Amino acid sequence: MALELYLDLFSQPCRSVYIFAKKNNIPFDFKQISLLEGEQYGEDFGKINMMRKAPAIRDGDFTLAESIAILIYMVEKFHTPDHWYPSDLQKRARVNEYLSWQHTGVRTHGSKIFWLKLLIPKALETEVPKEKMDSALEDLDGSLKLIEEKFLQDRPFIAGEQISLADLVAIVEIMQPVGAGVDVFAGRPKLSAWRDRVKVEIGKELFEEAHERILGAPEMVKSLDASKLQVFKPRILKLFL
Ligand SMILES: N[C@@H](CCC(=O)N[C@@H](CS)C(=O)NCC(=O)O)C(=O)O
Repeated sequence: MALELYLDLFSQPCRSVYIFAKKNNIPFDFKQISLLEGEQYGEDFGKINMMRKAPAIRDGDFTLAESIAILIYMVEKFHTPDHWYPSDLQKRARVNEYLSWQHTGVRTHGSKIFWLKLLIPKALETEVPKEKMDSALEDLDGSLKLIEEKFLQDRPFIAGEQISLADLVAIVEIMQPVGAGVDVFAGRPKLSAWRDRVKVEIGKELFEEAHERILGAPEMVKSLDASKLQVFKPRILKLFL
């Protein structure tokens, strides 16, 4: 039985898992979980991931959540090329360093922009106060500076000369605010050049296919039935406002 990947390409960690599996010719069945439709709260998905988050996978009787754990599972099970998760002690440590930092270091800020710009105005039928948006943009700016100055420095990729899981996980997160209409690459030649290298390594076609859904988000959200987002309202109020 092929690996089952439960994904919604709207989601950053789902895109990293998808791109990695496709790029490495890992056979899988794509199981669509429509997060904005609330499918993660259904009974069937609860059996795959009781935390109700995508991505998740099933491999026979074995289920696994958390994108980083899933990526490493695929690296180990399918013996993917070494550069993705280098066996060299210090290169791997460099990848682990980024993977450990990124959850709160950049993911939180990029996601917040996406919610503030697109989903919250739709769900609450009101614009988000400017100070909220400015403060979120400032946090994201700080994270992007760290990616350039600490994680990349003068290297082509985070772990050195070749692309690794760290770059893959980074690009999908950085593309989330882009999907909300914020051009995070403007005025950042170093980050833009890195993005271009990552795109070439992933393959332009695969990169674009994986990001098609998120880059179409503004149009998609316009036509979305706002009542579908009501399930997220308590969390929106607690987390963002
Ligand atoms: N740390 C998790 C994050 C998973 C996560 O937050 N997924 C979001 C989409 S990006 C989700 O499924 N949200 C649905 C919900 O919270 O209802 C990972 O890396 O896989």
